[in-house]
Amino acid sequence: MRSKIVLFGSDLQYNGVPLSLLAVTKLLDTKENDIRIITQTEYPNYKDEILKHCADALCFGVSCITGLPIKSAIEVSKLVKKNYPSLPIIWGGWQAITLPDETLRVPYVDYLCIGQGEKTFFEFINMIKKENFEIINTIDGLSYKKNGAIIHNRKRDIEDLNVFPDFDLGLINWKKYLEVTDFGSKVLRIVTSYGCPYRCGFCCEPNNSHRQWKALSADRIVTFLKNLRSKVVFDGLIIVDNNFFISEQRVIDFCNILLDNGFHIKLGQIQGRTNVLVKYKKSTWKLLKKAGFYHILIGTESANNETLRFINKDATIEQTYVLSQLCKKYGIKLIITVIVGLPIPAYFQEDPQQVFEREFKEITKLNKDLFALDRNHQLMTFFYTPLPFSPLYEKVIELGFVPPQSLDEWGDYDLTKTHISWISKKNMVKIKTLVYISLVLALDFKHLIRTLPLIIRMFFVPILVTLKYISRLRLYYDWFSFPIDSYLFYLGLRLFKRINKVYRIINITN
Ligand code: B12
Ligand code: SF4
Repeated sequence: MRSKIVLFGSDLQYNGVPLSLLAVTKLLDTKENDIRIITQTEYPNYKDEILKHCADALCFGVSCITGLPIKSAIEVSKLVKKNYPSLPIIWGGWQAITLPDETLRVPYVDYLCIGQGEKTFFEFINMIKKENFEIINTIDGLSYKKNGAIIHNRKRDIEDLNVFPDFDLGLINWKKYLEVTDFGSKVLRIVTSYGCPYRCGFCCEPNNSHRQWKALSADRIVTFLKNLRSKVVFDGLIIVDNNFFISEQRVIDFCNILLDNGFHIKLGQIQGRTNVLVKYKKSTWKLLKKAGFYHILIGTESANNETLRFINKDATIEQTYVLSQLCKKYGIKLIITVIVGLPIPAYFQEDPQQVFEREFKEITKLNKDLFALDRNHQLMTFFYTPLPFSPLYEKVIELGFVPPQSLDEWGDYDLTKTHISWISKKNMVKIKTLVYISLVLALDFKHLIRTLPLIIRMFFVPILVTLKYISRLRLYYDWFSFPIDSYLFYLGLRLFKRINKVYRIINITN
């Protein structure tokens, strides 16, 4: 009889392909294992579905990232523990990586997978299948409890992704995960690498991958896409890699193989680094355009070189300007992200309001320059949110940041909001207005309104044009207070998503 493995993606706000869960099934033979991947996107009644399948399951696995997704991970794990007390529950993903002790301490989590999950999960499943618990301390990357104590096994070395087979495409209903974006109405997400060779102070990745980067070969990616194409029609891809562009040769090969195989798709929100992309050859830029690259997304983080040095960005603001010119030249949209409130010494040595005003001015200047250069470019602003396990975290604690104290409290730690004392509420309104302005100015509504009836389109278009015009004035005149137009916009967006089932899975970059 096949062993049933039930897996749950806990991020209820995320409607994309459950990449983390699919990845951990790569080494499991689906002839021997009955794998059930449950997400709220595919199963609106996900709790009933989980309970039904857990009745005869071998284990229950949860993928969870820090912040709000913890809430549903807790709720569902408690439910499973209550109904099936002897069923092993294992959590994996970034929450397990960044806060292992806090996560394993609770009674409804039995095991953790810390780090890359393919091999750890495979060995874990074999262990519980054979009830061979003596080998538990040999499974790298696994954590567990023994006589009330928390045990962390050795960290697993990061594996080359090319040694793993692809996951079984029949595990999910791909059509349910198609997203509507500004570059396509049938967009899927894929991932082609693990880790990152950089060392940005605010990010968790350096402590997880220890600056290693392992990537699928271009051949493997396109073979996967060809198989995927036979399963579902898609017109766009979001590649969620931290850094897709690290190897120029891999990118060249990927574009060529994609074109040779007749893929006419757009690729959007593809993340890269300024210092890498500014060195790309002219011929590669042309190839990127030809292969369908629509957006490139760059973490610029700050418009100030001193701040960039403080966070070990290993890139300069001048490089962002060069990159924005290159993107304009080759007709690719550039999205740059910045973080307001990074814990630079000035915030603690000078008047924080003055420091904020300086920082905000630098960011708005960058936004204006970008907009003047190419109206398609977009700046996205985030608040700094201290992430445990990131290199700057200890410093932020020293500076007085009080972290949540329990797993439940971490579930209220909304990473899209600010939790730092050095940015005031008034300043937050300004930042949110800037976020809105940048979004409205850059948003291409073509795909989003195309499937709407003409009469509704006639209603929406003038409103959007007016909002764009007001946003332009706001940016030009530094007018960031009383963002009534932004409230209207977000209200309209919510309504828009509600009126049409398709738009519930709308994905716009912000
Ligand atoms: C795609 C993505 C998103 C998507 C989808 C998120 C999601 N729910 O999956 C969107 C756009 C929604 C998103 C949003 C945000 N994200 Co995000 N995102 C990513 C990104 C780039 C890729 C995730 C992914 O799919 N990876 C591919 C899979 C295959 O890798 P993986 O998840 O690491 O899974 C492996 C292991 O972790 C393990 N594993 C995972 N799950 C499980 C489960 C089991 C049972 C087992 C055994 C093993 C296991 O095995 C897998 C295979 O090796 C990561 C960076 C990264 N490289 O992971 C950031 C990342 C997850 N995001 C992050 C952040 C900060 C955010 C935001 C807060 C950004 C913002 N300011 O708005 C928001 C809000 C998220 C929230 N908390 O609500 C941080 C999370 C830090 C943390 N400690 O949790 C990351 C790590 C980026 C970073 N380096 O800082 N994000
Ligand atoms: S922010 Fe991006 S480039 Fe920097 S360490 Fe994290 S993943 Fe790497």
